[in-house]
Amino acid sequence: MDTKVLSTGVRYTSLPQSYIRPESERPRLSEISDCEDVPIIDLGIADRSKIVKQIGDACKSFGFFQVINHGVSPEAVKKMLDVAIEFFSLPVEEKLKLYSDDPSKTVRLSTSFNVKKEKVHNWRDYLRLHCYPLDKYVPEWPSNPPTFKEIVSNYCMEVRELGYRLQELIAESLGVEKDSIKNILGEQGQHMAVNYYPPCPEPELTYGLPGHTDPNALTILLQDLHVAGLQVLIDGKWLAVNPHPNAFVINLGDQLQALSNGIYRSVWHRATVNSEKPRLSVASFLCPCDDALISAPTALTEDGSAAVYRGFTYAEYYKKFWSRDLEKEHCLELFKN
Ligand SMILES: O=C(O)CCC(=O)C(=O)O
Repeated sequence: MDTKVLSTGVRYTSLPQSYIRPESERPRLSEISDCEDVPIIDLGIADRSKIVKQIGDACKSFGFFQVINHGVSPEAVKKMLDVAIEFFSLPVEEKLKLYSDDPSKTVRLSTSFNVKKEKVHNWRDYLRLHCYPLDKYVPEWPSNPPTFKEIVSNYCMEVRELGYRLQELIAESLGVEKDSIKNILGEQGQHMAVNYYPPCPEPELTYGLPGHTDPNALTILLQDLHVAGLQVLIDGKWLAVNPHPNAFVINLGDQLQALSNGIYRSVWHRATVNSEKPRLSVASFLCPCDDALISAPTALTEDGSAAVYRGFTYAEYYKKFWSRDLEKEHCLELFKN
């Protein structure tokens, strides 16, 4: 590969060797069926207890769900997608000004997942941004496209509100005080990954992102409406989550699995690629503050069920997560009592 990123505008005719997965790890695309019963939860209905129940059921059995009537304006969503496409369409020299393979950087364009550590690369470029507090980070963000900062800041604020609302509903669904999750997570960080998956010459041999769980608390994913690629692992089978108009996909991250004492799941998910069209997704991650002590509320352990995980700080967890290869065992396994 002679450039550091894939989004150069050049179409590859064969997959470079460093992206080819061993036979046993390939996505087997022809065997994937659609996830027919993805919970689609309408946050706009008046019956809060119904929403709480639906969320609790989805978190228990799937670890993910979709939301509609979520309060993020269609205009903010459209502008976010448009500016993301505009960014990845910039000349490669312009984008490379932001290139870094150092995961600790607060703004960076990168590729694959963790290029310095991984053995096989993934067919993805991504722009990773720290987003909270906005006044601290926005000055570092790309100034090309010129509208980027304004559009993305506005999107981040709206998505953060949705994230808080969901955390309250999730707490209620666990039978604990509505603010209890937010209180444990402290002043939450917010990160964004704008993922761009170029058309891939041999999608059967590689991934955009291999199976992983998210290390944070909650992920709010905006999927490309026109190109599918997200898959989740349910009962040992990978299923496609096709884009739903005006919906966000919500994944519980590892921290909510830990806080729920393992009652809720942080779902394994992955992104596959296709040979025809580029695909875009925008993942917004709400992350506990570094010194948040992650340990299940006593209400979830006082009935005699032992705490499944030892207490840890988010900083400790995050360091461990990034020191591993993405698709290894669930990182939470390393924190079990
Ligand atoms: O592109 C997708 O659908 C998934 C993205 C994702 O899992 C991530 O950014 O962590």
